[in-house]
Formats: sequence, C-alpha cells, structure tokens
Amino acid sequence: MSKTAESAQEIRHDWSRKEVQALFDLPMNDLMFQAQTVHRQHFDPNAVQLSTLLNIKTGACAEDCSYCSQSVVNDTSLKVEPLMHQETVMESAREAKKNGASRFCMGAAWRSPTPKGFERILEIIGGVKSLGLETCATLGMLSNEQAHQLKEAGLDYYNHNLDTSAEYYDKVITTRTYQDRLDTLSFVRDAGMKVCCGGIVGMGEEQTDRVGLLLTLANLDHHPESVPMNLLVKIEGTPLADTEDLDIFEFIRCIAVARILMPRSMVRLSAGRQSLSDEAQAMCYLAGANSIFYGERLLTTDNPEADQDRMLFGRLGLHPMETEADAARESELAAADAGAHTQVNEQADEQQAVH
Ligand code: SAM
Ligand code: DTB
Ligand code: SF4
Repeated sequence: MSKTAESAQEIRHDWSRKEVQALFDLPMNDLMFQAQTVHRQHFDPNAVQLSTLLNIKTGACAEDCSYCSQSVVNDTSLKVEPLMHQETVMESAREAKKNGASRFCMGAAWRSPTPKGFERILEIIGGVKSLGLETCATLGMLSNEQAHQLKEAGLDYYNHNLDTSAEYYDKVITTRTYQDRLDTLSFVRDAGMKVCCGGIVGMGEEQTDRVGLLLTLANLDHHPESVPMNLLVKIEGTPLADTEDLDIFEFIRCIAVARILMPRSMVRLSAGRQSLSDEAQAMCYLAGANSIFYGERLLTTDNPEADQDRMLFGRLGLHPMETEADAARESELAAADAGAHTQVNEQADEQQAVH
C-alpha cells in the first residue's frame, strides 16, 4: 500500500512523546506540507465550519482558572449576568443561523451546572435544536446522569477542554483536577455525545507542555470530534494578563501537529484570532484548521466581525462547511477515494509484476 493511502486510513491512538516532539521539531515547511497532505485526505481543504458562541450565564464562577475573566477570584470588572431566558437565547440562535453558522455553542460560567439552572438548560437546548442548528454547550463538570440528560435533550457536542498538559495544569487551575476533566469527558462520550476538547496555548507553558496536551488528546480512546486550539486572550485582572507573547509560528505548529495526530477531527482555530494577522490566519487554515468561531463575540471578549471573516474567506477562496455530518461524509469519501486509488495502484503493480 502506498504511504499516502496508508495514512489516510490509519487513525492512531498510540502516539509516543518522541514522535510528537519530532513533529514539532520539523522545519516549518515540512510540517505544513505533512499537515496539509493529511488534511486533504480527509476534508475539503477549502471548507471551514462556522460555529457561533453565546455566553448564556456570565461571571461569578467558583473555579480559579487563571486565564478566565469569569472566575470569582479574578478581579476583572466583568458584569455578572444570570442564566438567560430561553427566548433570548433563541433570538441569538436564529440570528446566528441567518448569518450562516451551522452550530450554536452555549457557554455558562459554572463549576458544574446548578440543579435549577440545569432544568432550564435542557429546555434551551431543545429549543435551539428545533431551529435546525447543531447544538454545543460548555457548562463545566458533569455527572454521568447529567451527560445522559443533555444527550436526551438534543445536545450534539459538549465542550470541555483539558486546557494544557497534566504537568502544567496546576500552575493554571487549582480548584479541579485533570482527572476531573477526563471523567467529565468520558461521561460525555459514554452518553453518546460528540466531544469538543482542546486547550489553550501561550499561558507561559513550555513546548513540552504543548506536546503533552496534544499527546493526551491524540491518545484518548476516541479522538475528540472537535479540537479547539485557543491562543490565550490576555485579560486584565487575571494572573495571566502579562504573560509573554507566544511566537505565532509556534501556535501554527500546534494546529499542524493536531491535524496530523487527529486526522479526522475538526481542528478549531478558536480564541485569539483578534491578535492574528490575516496572513497568520491563512497559515492556520493551511496547517489544517477547519473550524472557527464566527461572530463578533466569543464569551466575554471580542472576535473578528463576521464581515471581516467573509472578506478573508473571499480572498482565500474558502467557503463555509454545511454541517459536521457533511464533513464526516466528505471524510469517508476521501478515505474511500484514497482506498480506490490504492487498489488501482496495487492492481497496476501486480500487472507489472506479471509482465
Ligand atoms: N465553565 C466552563 C468550563 O470551564 O468548562 C465553560 C466555559 S470556559 C470559559 C471554556 C473554555 O474557554 C476554557 O476551558 C478555556 O479553554 C477557554 N478560555 C477561557 N478563557 C480564555 C482566554 N482568556 N483565552 C483563551 N481561551 C480561554
Ligand atoms: C473554547 O475552546 N474556546 C471558546 C469555547 N471553547 C467556549 C471560549 C473562548 C473564550 C475566550 C475568552 C472569552 O471570550 O472570555
Ligand atoms: Fe469558570 Fe470555565 Fe472560567 Fe474556569 S474557564 S473560571 S470553569 S467559566
């Protein structure tokens, strides 16, 4: 079997630290070529999935995540807002759909959902789903039962990030453990929802921590269907506000390595786009990013205006991906196509050997 066709079919969960480090060590051009090659085996290289994000409950979160504007321990002058009413969320979801988003992601600043809030969340999810949008939520830690209830209510994706390596984790968050996060992820997976899980880079971690984060994600039993790569948004009043800037090529490397390790996952260019030039974003797409948050607001910080993204898509010849179901179909077709080519090549090889 040709090397190309082989890698189109093989999804690995046994990456070694050495292999991942070796990808980071590649010259940029070699890394980009490899990432783009893998990307083309599984996806339309010019399609980007658009998700719109809405913070449905803001601030006063009991966790101490040192990057976050919404932690009660960070003095960020953020206005605390209670859980939104269903109709308010629906209005935003309709607007997001009208603007071309295929998925609507709802974030709540909770350590874990409160019992009353959770009942309302189930109704909100049902409502958004009825608009024909894919639904995603990020509500903090979940119990096994809550994960099943969310699935039943119509939730397609649950976002819960590992954020960084197991080794660097307690420099960033002390109020819940890495294992707590892994437990929530396995409840989500067992309940049959799709997993959206990634991390943040540029928090003062070493490259070995970025290797560790991507290695952990890639060696999960199932790769997350969606892997958000966030570049730290420095927020005044948080302990990470004055962190030194990460070299932007290092961020692009992370995207490329994620693409190679998790070939069928959607790699999302998430927070931090406001600090990226058009050229840097173009390199992220070339490295295999195929999903973004679309719309002028992330949770509590700004994102590029929709018009700005439309313009950049025009200049780069990119187009919005319909839904992830379409992406999965595309991925299967690309793999089947690679398989068919291999068969043809093998038949040709056999014929050559015969003659
Ligand atoms: N409370 C929930 C939780 O932590 O799971 C949901 C919301 S939380 C804000 C979602 C994710 O956003 C975090 O896990 C983190 O990866 C990302 N995030 C938050 N603040 C960020 C920042 N300032 N820069 C980059 N990413 C950030
Ligand atoms: C994710 O990985 N990134 C999004 C989403 N999941 C919820 C959040 C980014 C937050 C950026 C900082 C803010 O706007 O508060
Ligand atoms: Fe709370 Fe999530 Fe912010 Fe951490 S990242 S403080 S859990 S809202």
